[in-house]
Amino acid sequence: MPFPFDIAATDGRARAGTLRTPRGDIRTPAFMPVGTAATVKALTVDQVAATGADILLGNTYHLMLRPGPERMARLGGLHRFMGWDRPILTDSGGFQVMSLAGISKVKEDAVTFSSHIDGSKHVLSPERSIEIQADRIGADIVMQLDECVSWPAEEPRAHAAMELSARWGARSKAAFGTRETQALFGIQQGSTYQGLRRESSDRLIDIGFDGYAIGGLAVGEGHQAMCEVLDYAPDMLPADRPRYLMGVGKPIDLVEAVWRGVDMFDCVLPTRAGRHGQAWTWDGPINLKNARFAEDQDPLDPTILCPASSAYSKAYLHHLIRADEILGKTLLSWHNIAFFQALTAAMRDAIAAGRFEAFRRDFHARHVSN
Ligand code: PRF
Repeated sequence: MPFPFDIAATDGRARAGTLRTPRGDIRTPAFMPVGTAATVKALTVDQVAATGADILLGNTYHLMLRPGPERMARLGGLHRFMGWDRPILTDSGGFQVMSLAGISKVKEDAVTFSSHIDGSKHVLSPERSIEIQADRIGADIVMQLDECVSWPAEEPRAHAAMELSARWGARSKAAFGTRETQALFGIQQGSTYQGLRRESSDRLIDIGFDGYAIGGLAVGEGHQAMCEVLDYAPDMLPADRPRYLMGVGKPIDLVEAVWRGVDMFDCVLPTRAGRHGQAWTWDGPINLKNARFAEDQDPLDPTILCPASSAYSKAYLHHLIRADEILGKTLLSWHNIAFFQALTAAMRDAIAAGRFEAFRRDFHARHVSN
């Protein structure tokens, strides 16, 4: 039995719903903070929970290298290890191998790569990725292993990667079997080619997954080209299952993707930007290093309940970032996660009220990207 996914409201192509898991409900549209190495960088799990996040993302690639899958299992799995008892989704590892590992080689059976930490050699097959995610880490939502091509990609190259991903999807499903308390998501590939996205979706639907991700975007094509793919890609996936856009994105990307029917997101942006002094607001991003904040006594956003957003002045945050104090990174990461949760909550409310078009217009009018 897959996790129930109740779509409470739709507004155009946008959907607001709840994905029900044994570890708790995930309200969609949902933003998943990234907890790559068993930590959302610079934050405690209590701080993350206080932002309203329902689910975290973990990475098979990092956790298999350190602390290692078998040690993770002996320690009771990732939830107990990091002290987070709500849902966790893990990425399958292939994408991180491409972006982080040393020399890597993709073959039909598996991907072979050398660790970015110590150069040691590792093999990751679809079956091993499922075993690590489902049985060692204990993820609630498990992703199939896939191959994501960088952008731009010639069509034959994108076609081959899409077909390999589909075969790996079938092997992932066979290895996962059917489970009561965990879900498996397939990943659509096909770069910016509509025909390939269609073929990918058809093959994934044939295999049958509990949810469907859109992979292979936000890899350099830019906002406009990504939106053009999202004009058709989400509609190719089953309307009654969650749709997850992997590794996306900026607030404006989230608004445009929800407008086109996407339900779930993850991105390092709020935490990474926070560590570099950048705060996201309804008016766009600002950098607290900037001298114009040196005597600004207002908080980042008094309407967001998170202390980092409402209980500290921009002048204080400016000082912490200028002085390279650890607390500055913590507070800005915390605020940014809280802002992304406020954004998804506002989208859920707008969809439920049937005013998502006005929400999107107002968001664009206010939001200055720089
Ligand atoms: N596949 C997987 N993880 C991912 C991606 C993908 O295509 C992306 C692309 N933006 C981010 N993370 N498995």
